[in-house]
Amino acid sequence: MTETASFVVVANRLPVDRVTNEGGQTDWRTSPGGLVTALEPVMRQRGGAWVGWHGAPDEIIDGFEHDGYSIVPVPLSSEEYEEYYEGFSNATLWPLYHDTVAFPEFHREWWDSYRAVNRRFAVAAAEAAAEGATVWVQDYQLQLVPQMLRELRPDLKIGFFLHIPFPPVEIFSQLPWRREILEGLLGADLVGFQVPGGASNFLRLVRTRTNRKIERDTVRVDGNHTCVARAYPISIDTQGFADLAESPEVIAEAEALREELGNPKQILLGVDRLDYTKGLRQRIRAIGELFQEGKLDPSETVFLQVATPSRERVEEYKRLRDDIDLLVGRINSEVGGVGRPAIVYRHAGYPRSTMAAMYRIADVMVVTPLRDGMNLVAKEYVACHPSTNGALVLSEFAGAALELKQAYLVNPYDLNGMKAALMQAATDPVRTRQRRMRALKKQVETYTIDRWAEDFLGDLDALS
Ligand code: GDG
Repeated sequence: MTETASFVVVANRLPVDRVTNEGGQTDWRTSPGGLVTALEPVMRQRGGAWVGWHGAPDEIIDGFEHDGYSIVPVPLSSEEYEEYYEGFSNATLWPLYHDTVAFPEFHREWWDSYRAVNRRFAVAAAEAAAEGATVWVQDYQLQLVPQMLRELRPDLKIGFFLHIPFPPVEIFSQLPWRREILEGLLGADLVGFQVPGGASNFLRLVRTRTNRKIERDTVRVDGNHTCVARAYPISIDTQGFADLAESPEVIAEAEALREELGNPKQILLGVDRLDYTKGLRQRIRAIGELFQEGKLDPSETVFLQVATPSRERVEEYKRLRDDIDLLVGRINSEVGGVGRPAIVYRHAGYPRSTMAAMYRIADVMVVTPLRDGMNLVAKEYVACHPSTNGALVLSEFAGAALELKQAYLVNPYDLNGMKAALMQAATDPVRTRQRRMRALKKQVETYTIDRWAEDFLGDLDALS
């Protein structure tokens, strides 16, 4: 690459997917997703580059221009994919940062691979960045990049955003490489978290494990470098979702879907990546009991649960998939609807338009993670549901609960409490549901993903 960029995003994945066009040639298409939508305008405006893996192991490809900015592919070998990505990122850090809801595994060779891959990303970013550029590193797969990059390029302004929770000191301290990760993050000028609790956990960790001076949200890292820790709750392209949900195609698809479900009086919906942090076992048990006890009538109510396939080669995810299959099968064999099961379970991914169609017809949206950085599904539902007559049941352990206070908040570990909240959401008078939904809509309309990016980058620019 010859030209350098004044704004560089570094993320595990590139914002493009490879597609084969009609002539049989390879092409790249922007992957759907809020982060890309929010950052693309900034990339075009400032002259940007996006550094990331293109998704196929053992393949080296050249950088290219896409939609007005540069794509900088970083290669990964199959072994690195297993050790850095499936291993250290998703079987060590992911469970550790989510309150150890599954046991984190610690393997020294996974760590070596994580460090080597982080270095490769840092070198690629250092090469892509112009003098004095702003570099924004994303998420838990790349926590060593800020420090590595600062060593290579002290002239850069470096931001880091963590999309998942940052755990309390006691949990983080299990990590054999806690010091290295901490120093890695401290390489940034600004570290962003989803909620204030993440920032304060981080600052407490710095206080406990290093003897650096901290003033309010600012750590004096060394002579001339400080690192600020703050919360920037991520959001969605609210208008984009609302427009999609109002399009004639989505409205038609929503009606077809309702028909397919047997025109039930009431639809409960869950949409999650199939992940043990999302609380699926507890949620399905709670709703199953409501059907078994006759509080929900399977001839009137259907619970549609979509679980998008995710990290399928990681052991814990295989187990979860089997557990959910069994649980749903058992409940459906005990309580039957008219010509269809009480729980319609789909282990599949869908286009965004189908997601919007589902959100449209859901009377009660059930989002009950055991721990979640933010949870965008909750916000997408609020943006897409057409009338103000829906209801959102939301775990208090999702970052989104701090903003979506008018949701029916639940503790997903408390099955009886969750059952009571579900029934309340399903049976509250229309006026109550409307009042709550209006407040929720106002929140997601005010604080969008554009605001999130502006707030973060505005603060980063303002730091000396
Ligand atoms: C991490 C943090 C944080 C899901 N299935 C399909 C599909 N999706 C889309 C949803 C939503 C996204 O994926 C899931 O986002 P969440 O926020 O719910 O959860 P994570 O994937 O765990 O994301 C989380 C987030 O990062 C952002 O910072 O909020 O806490 O864990 O946008 O719509 N999209 C399509 N088909 C599917 O089948 N098209």
